[in-house]
Amino acid sequence: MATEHPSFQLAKGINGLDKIVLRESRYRSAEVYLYGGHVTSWKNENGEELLYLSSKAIFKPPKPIRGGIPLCFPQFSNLGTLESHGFARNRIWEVDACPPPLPTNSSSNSFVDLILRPTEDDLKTWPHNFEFRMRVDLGSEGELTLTSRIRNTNTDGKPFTFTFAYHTYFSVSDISEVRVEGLETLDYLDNLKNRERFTEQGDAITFESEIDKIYLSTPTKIAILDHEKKRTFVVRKDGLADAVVWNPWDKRSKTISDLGDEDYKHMLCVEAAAVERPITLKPGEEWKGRLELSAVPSSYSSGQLDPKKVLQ
Ligand code: TA6
Repeated sequence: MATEHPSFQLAKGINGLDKIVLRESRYRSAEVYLYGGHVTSWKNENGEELLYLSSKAIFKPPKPIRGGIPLCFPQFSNLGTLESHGFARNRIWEVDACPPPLPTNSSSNSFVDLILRPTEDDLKTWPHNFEFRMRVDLGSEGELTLTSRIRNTNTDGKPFTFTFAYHTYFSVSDISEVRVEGLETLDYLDNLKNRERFTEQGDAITFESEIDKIYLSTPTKIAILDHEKKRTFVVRKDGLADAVVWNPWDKRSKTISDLGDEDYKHMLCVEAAAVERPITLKPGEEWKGRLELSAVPSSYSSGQLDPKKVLQ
């Protein structure tokens, strides 16, 4: 049974978990599970899925959902004492009935506001009161925008510090045919080499083996070109300086139980993140991090990227 709200539908998803369905036209849609505040689906005007979701994804707390857009908060990866990627991705979020207004230039009618507050148990491992609000908005051109607002609501006068990522899994036709533009010549920390710092060489990034890099101080726009699909994903981000690029390739995939052995060929994580410089908020302060995803035909030339390159 689905419940209609003015801007979304509340329905039951896998294993009876609550999910929000956003619909913009007959086929354009997005789905967000309250479990994790986790976007699991984003479809274009032809009903094609644009996000990778593992066929082995386990929709059962406390295992985070493999694929879609997991939220890494208050800790990215193992950069702290918490469980890897923090706890936001395996908590049950709520619909935020009356969020503070959000300035928006979108005329979208299809959106939902979610909120996460810490449980008593969370406060034992991370002793900070916060409100994490997230709006998921499916725009009239099919673009998907996630706007996170995190507020320090501590009453003990203490600031807190966190790292963050939208751990987006894009669906690609063949990873060997994909290139990423916008990160060339930047410095990165290589997770496969003890986070040593290197500078990216050469042209756009292409893929032929495992990659796990944190690109630092990246531009606000990154393009992922899928030649076979003739599709370009454009990632626009605000408030998130870094960008993580991850593909586990064949060997590591076999060590990840909820990922099919061959699935690495059809996924690529490009994650808008705040990692190198963690965010600190004093009581009453709020941080905002915005991610906008669009999928366009590959003839599109990405303005801010190298203008000489007309994307094919
Ligand atoms: O963002 C890249 C990364 O931190 C990798 O190091 C890899 O482990 C991946 O995330 C997946 O993490 P997960 O905890 O979801 O298995």
